Amino acid sequence: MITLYHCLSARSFRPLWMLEELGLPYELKMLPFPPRMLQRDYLQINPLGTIPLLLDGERRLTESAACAQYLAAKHSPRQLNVEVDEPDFAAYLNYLHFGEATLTFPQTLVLRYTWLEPPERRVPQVAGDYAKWFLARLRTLEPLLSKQPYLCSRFTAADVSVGYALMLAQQVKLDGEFTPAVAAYWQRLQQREAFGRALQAQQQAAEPLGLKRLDLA
Ligand SMILES: N[C@@H](CCC(=O)N[C@@H](CS)C(=O)NCC(=O)O)C(=O)O
Repeated sequence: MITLYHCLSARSFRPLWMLEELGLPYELKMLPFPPRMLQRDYLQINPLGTIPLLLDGERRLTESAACAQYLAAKHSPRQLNVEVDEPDFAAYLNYLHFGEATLTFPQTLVLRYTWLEPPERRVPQVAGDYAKWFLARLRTLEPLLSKQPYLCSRFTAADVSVGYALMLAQQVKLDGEFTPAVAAYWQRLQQREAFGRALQAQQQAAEPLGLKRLDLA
């Protein structure tokens, strides 16, 4: 049985969404955010203190895009995964990693320096610069998504990776600046049944523990 350690709407949503797309059985372990501070014993199983942590028998992954890639390759060849001999293989890998390295990382600076730090440590200039940085890079998807519904010729783990970056953008209130085809793509992704099931699964697991999403007012 796969075990996923997760915090509400954090990057570990990528493997959670993938597990729902795949219809695999899994155990969801919800943690308070940040676990490094609020659940110290978590450091014993993941010294990084970060989520996700995905355990599959002896196998262990702590990178959300790698979790998505692993699950797709292992459980969904030629469907959620793109194989080496398919024309979209390079695009698939590129967008899978673009979702985390290029689209998610800059937003974590926006989140941190607008909301997570105590008021005296907040830095509007950093938050503003990285919001612009993110939006400029996101705009590069507009021509592709004006022509096709997904990043590759079908829905894949790359859409889950980029989709999570769009979910985070909504949380940090940058979605109002999405270009038209990107906005339509984000709507399309949210309509997927597995996306809805993943949202429901995290909510159901969080409620009994009294865990709530960060309030970014
Ligand atoms: N590149 C990693 C980043 C993992 C990461 O930094 N996760 C955040 C949550 S979105 C975290 O655990 N932050 C808490 C901390 O750094 O203590 C991934 O894609 O999974």
